[in-house]
Amino acid sequence: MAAIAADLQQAGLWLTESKRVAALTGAGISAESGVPTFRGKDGLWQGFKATDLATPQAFARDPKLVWNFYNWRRELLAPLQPNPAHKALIRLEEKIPQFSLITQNIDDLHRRAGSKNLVELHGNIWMVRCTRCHLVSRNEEVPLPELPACEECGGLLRPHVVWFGEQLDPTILDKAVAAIRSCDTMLVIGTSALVQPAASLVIVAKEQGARVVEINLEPTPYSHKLDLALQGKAGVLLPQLVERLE
Ligand code: BV8
Ligand code: ZN
Repeated sequence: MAAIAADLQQAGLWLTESKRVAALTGAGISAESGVPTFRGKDGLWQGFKATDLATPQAFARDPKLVWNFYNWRRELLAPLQPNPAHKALIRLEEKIPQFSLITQNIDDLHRRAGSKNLVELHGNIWMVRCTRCHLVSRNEEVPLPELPACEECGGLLRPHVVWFGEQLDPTILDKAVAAIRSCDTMLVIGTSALVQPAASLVIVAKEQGARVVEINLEPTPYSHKLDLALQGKAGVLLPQLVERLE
């Protein structure tokens, strides 16, 4: 326990000295809200892997199946609340002169927690996009019809998220890279750091001289390259870390 206290102390010091902080979050920050992660035991859905369903090919082949997958996630997510980890990042945003939150998650929990300077790299499960007229709108209907139609043109709607094999919105990615390029300290919270290009943001931070602190239940492929790896639950460690700035 002493080691983690010393690590929290050190991380708190770096944050106190930082003018610019960037946080990158993954599914692990929402795990304590009850959201299944991708690679954990609960990473499966009816025997399918998310990586098999969250693709343009799967949607072209069987849009009903892909919409069943997203409707299942929308129904599951609708009642869930931000947890102490999401809330600790709100306090961090208030304390740090320049704080950017970059999330890989599409669960909307950072937005619902009140995060302001938020970059959603992979989109948002409550946003839909028409495959014909490309109109993007927020839609919180639960569940959506099996093949939801655009109100404007009747075209088939799809989730406004980035699927595997699709490029991220360049404007969004540029905003994330700019925040990472200029930060003094980067926090990497609850991500297995396997999905690109999000995972490479950690290398960008290290290459520009930022201190990088990881918060995760277990080591990741990047842990050994970072300045500190705090092992434990984000909902426990993040509030303790932010307390050191109070
Ligand atoms: C692109 C939206 C380029 C959809 C998502 C090499 C080989 C094969 C493929 C590739 C490759 N390099 C790149 C690719 C392609 C692919 C990719 O990275 N594949 C991976 C699987 C290898 N990348 C892409 O396709 C990207 N696009 O590269 O385009 C391109 C170029 C030209 C032309 C065309 C294309 C697009 C990627 C975006 C995919 N969309 N989400 C949806 O959600 O439905 S990704 C999705 O999975 C999430 O958004 C997230 O990013 C990722 C899951 O990762 P994590 O968030 O890290 O979650 P995970 O479960 O893995 O880990 C949870 C962690 O939390 C664990 O470490 C655990 O220990 C920890 N944890 C758990 N509980 C807690 C905790 N930590 C703290 N506290 C706790 N309580
Ligand atoms: Zn339309």
